[in-house]
Order: sequence, then C-alpha cells, then structure tokens
Amino acid sequence: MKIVDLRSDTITLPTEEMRQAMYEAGLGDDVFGEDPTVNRLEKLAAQMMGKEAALFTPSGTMSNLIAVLTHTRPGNEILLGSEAHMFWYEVGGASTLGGVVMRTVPNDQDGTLNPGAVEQAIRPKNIHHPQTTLLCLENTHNRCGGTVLTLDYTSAIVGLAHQNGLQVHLDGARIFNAAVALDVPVSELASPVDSVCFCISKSLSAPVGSLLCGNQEFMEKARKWRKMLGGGMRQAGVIAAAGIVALQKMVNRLAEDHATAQRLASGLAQVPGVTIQPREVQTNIVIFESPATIPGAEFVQRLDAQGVRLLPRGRRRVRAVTHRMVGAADIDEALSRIKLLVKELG
Ligand code: TLP
Repeated sequence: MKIVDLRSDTITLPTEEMRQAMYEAGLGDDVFGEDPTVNRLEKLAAQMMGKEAALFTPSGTMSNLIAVLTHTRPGNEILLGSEAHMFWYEVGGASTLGGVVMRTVPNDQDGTLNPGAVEQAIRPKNIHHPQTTLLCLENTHNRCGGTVLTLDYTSAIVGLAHQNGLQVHLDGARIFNAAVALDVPVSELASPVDSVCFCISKSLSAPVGSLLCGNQEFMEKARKWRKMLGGGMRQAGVIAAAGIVALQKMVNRLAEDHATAQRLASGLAQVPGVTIQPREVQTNIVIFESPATIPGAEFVQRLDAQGVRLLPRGRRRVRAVTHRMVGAADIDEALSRIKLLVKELG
C-alpha cells in the first residue's frame, strides 16, 4: 500500500539537483566565516528578503529563539498570537533561555492580531511592569491553517508596534508560500519588519535549515547568540548548497502545493460529517474537523493504518499539509481512503 504522507511539508526529501549541489559544494569553516557556500546562501537570502544580512541556522526554532534573544533582555515582555508556533511548539525557549515573559494576544481565525488588542497589551511604563519590547508575527500562519498576512496588514500592525517603541520579528517559516499565494515579491512582505526568518527545510525541500535576516548590527549580535546556542556549524556548506537550489528553483512550484491543498479541501467538503471551509484554505495547510463520532486523534490513528498520514490538532481538528512529494493522484487516493473510513464509522 502506498503511504500518502500529509503530516508536514518538512518530510520533503532533497531533489537530485540538491544532492548534486551538496556533493560539489565548496567548503570551509563557517565559524571563521570561511564557508563559501554558506556565505552565498546568506547573501542570497538577505537579497531575497530585502534585508542587509542573513544568518544560516539549523532550524526555524533556533532562528526564532535567536531573534528573541537579540531583540530583548531578560525581564522584558514579548507579544505574540495565542496560536503562534513560537508559543505552542518551541518548548517555551523564549522564556526558559531568554528570560522573557510571553504574553499572548488572541489570533483571529485568519492569523491576524487585532490592532486594538495589541495596543491594549502594550504595557505603559510603570515600575511594576515588565517592559514590552517585541511583537512576533507569523506568515503563513500554521495553526490558523496556512493563512496569509497581506502587506497592508503587516505594514499597519508593524507601524503600530513601532509607534509604541516595539521591535517586530516575523516567523516566516513559510513566507514563500504567502508570497506565491499573494503573487508579490517576498521582500515586500518582509519589508516592514525588523527581523524575519524562513525555513528551507519545509516546502522548499532542502534537508535542513532556516535563515534569519535583518540589519547588519542585529545580525552581528545574532551570530554571537547562534554560537552560544551551539549552532555554529563548521563545513555547513554541505547543507547550505541544497538551500541555494531551494531558493533558486523551488519557490515558483509552491503554487502546485496550493492547488493540491485546494483539491484535498474540496474533496473533504464532500465527505459526510467532515467539517471544512475550502474557501478558507489559502496555501498548503488544510485544517478540518473529523466526524463527531470520533476524536481527531483516533481518526488520525485509524487513517494511519490505511496508509494516510495526518496530524491531530485538538479535539476534532486534524491537519494535512501538501508538498512536493504528493501529487493530485495521491490526494485522490487519500480522499477515497478517508471516505471509506468515514463510511465504516457510520
Ligand atoms: N513546524 C512544524 C512542526 O513544528 C509542527 C510543522 O510541521 O509545521 N515556525 C513555524 C510557523 C513552523 O511551522 C515551524 C515548524 C517552525 C517555526 C519551526 O521550524 P523547525 O521545525 O525547523 O524548528
């Protein structure tokens, strides 16, 4: 039985071209700044994001943590969405290692934060309060179902944060999906924020890594934090080479993943008992509710036995992510197995 793995776009394997580039990569010691391939990747990333400099890190989690460590001091407070990846899935690193208070503002369903709610959460100067110094955004928004933050929204919320003396970091793990969905250059979406990170290891199919981008001074400090966290990677050109191919060759094809996500969402909408609004699916993440007769986690487990892999995301919520390694035929196969299971459940 062929497995249709829709757990995450992180499962994508490097392409042949990436493997070749990895084999041929020019190498050096990146902690000395001497790996030519890492240097090329960082330069390319900074250029594409429209920022002065970039830093190659092992993961999105480390990039986000470094951003917090660089923007804040222990005892500060940071604002982030109640559904933010940084709040849910990064092991509380910002608080544990950065010593900052994480204060959440409710995420609307579309991944935005209400500007009024953000403004209210910014603390006035007072001896009793931690100082609010950083706002974190996420584009696309993972737990909100791959939703996209537009340039207008980003500019407005960043403007508000800046007026109140806050810096803004954007967790753009999937920002290329947002740029493709909106059909705008990615640098536009990143232009209002002070720092942005993105992952090459998700839909872009590289095996490892993330890039944090910002101005020169910020990135110099960030580089030191990366070293402290043990993220100095020596001959990292081996993996950076795949990242260069990812940025040059894999961005435009993301539209295909968005199309397969739409195909999946429309198919799911036809399954009795499954709840989904296909119109709300904007990129490659599809969130739906399993039939009322079965909790999401059990539904996922039963489907796994039928060779369809998904992730449970709450009581009845289930997540599917489309990517380069699943085509339209795989989606149709997954849908027919899902229909069969739902029929069995009665
Ligand atoms: N997300 C992963 C898992 O954590 C669930 C996924 O499969 O979606 N920001 C966002 C918005 C992310 O979605 C992720 C990964 C990260 C940061 C962290 O990246 P990594 O896994 O490289 O540390």
